[in-house]
Amino acid sequence: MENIDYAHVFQEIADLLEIQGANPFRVRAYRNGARTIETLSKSLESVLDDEDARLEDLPGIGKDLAAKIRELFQTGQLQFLVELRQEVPASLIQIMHIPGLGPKRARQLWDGLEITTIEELESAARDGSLESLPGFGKTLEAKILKGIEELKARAGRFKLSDADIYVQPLLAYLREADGLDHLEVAGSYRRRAETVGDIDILATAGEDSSLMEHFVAYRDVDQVLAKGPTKSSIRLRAGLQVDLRLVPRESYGAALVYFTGSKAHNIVIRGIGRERGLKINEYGVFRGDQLVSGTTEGEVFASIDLPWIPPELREARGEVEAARDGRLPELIERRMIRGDLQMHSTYSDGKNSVEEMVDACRERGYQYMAITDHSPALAMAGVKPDDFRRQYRAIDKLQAKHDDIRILKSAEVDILDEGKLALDDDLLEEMDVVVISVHSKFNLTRDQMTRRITQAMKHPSVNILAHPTGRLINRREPYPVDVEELVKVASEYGVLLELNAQPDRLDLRDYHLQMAREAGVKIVISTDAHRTAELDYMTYGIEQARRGWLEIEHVANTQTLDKFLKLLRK
Ligand code: DGT
Ligand code: CA
Ligand code: CA
Ligand code: ZN
Repeated sequence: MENIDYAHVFQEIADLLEIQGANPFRVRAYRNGARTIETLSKSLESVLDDEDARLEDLPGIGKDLAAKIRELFQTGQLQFLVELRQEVPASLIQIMHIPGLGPKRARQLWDGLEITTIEELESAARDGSLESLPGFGKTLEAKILKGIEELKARAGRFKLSDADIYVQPLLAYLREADGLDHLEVAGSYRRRAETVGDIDILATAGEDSSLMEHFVAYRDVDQVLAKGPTKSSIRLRAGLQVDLRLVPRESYGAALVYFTGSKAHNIVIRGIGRERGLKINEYGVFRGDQLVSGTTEGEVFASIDLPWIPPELREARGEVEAARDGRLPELIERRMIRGDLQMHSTYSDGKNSVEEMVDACRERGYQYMAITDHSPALAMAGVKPDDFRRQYRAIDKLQAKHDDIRILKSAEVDILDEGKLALDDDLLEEMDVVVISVHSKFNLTRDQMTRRITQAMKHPSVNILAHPTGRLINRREPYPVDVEELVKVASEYGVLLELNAQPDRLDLRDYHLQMAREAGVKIVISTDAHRTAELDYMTYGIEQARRGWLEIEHVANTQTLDKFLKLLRK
């Protein structure tokens, strides 16, 4: 089992306990454990194997969770969860995560109307019987139906970061096969799309290769869906489908272009081929029956006089035209990043101290960083003004010890009603950089929300608008907001827009980044790390930025400290 599988078990326990109405502290213990495990930099099973390491030494893992991890490892299941599932139908978990519901209402639906599945919930919402429950009215009913619709639309898609967790070990395993030549993942995974439907792997190998046998014998296979000499499909235990295609060496480049997609990009490429009397498909580039090229991707693009196009751009958003005119962007790379401008510490809901965050940023070679703990706001671990001042004095002390990194004093300040900020002006003025964001009252109209946010952006102290649309991938739709207007105000008032690199946020989206680029608005790629390991989410930010066509000059935190500070000045 991978770490994430252990984490999912604990999340499921927490969900089921919450529906049961268990003690909130107990629920939180499982959630904290799950989060620790998800962001652990080593495999849990390696800790189990290591005689000197103890599970109990991991933060958030007590005796009880450690025992459960060992049981899962040794027996592949957990008796406690088996029993819990007999008490609470697991399908209520899906119901509980529909916006507007939650554990208490899921319980109410179950007790009051014996609803346990999405289908039952949908029909009860349609025939009005939901309204018989206390607290359930027309508005909630409509919200539930919308939630169900969205749930259906994204069914079965994996967040890219989750896919990585399963794909990376699979690739390492496949590379052990005999007679293997090339092996690469194509499809949306290679384009680094924010979610992936399935995984498409391409390979070339010698005649007597064991690749296909090896593939279907993978330890994590739930079901072999198809097995043939050139194509096999498996479903992993996590539910992710993986297709493996073995292609002839002379077709490898053409197959890579075809299966990397996107479909829309392929259509444009094929169209250009057709204009030149060429047929381009997954087997190669053909003039009549004659194979002209297809061994490498570069050759395939060259056959229609194009340079190689980075996979992240292949979405039919102007990349083919740009390639033809010699104006493909020189996409940003991870090594260009010099600082991280959003992270939390133990002052608010982070798991590491300021000092630990500073050391972790220094290890990553950064020249600057900002500690951005939450302002006091509803239902969140916010920091009081006096504690911010205490933190800033602590930062001064730390700063005196380090001349290799600048620690910027900051906060993630909540945008309240009407665009007011959750901290006073005099405190804002003490900060080196002010980050603002929305964490509450999502149910405004598009106009109201846009006005609320732009009002806050116009405040003279504000520098960065964080996670501008508030979406959580696969969990929460963005709040309604006019991103074009945010970009316009950002440009007028010298506010930077954040690309939040948390893999379930990736906010702004790729096409919004392209929009900001066009408008000359600079982007800050920040991890919003809540523990040191999450600073490595920067990679997901970079990939998303590449999908948004961003180059070094479009990203503020590629600049040296001096230049970055100048960009902050309004
Ligand atoms: P996904 O799996 O939904 O996240 O997205 P993709 O892009 O990986 O799509 P998938 O797995 O259905 O197919 C992989 C690639 O194969 C796709 O990006 C383009 C290519 N492809 C699949 N079907 C067609 C098709 O009907 N026409 C063209 N031109 N290309 C196709
Ligand atoms: Ca795919
Ligand atoms: Ca596929
Ligand atoms: Zn936030």
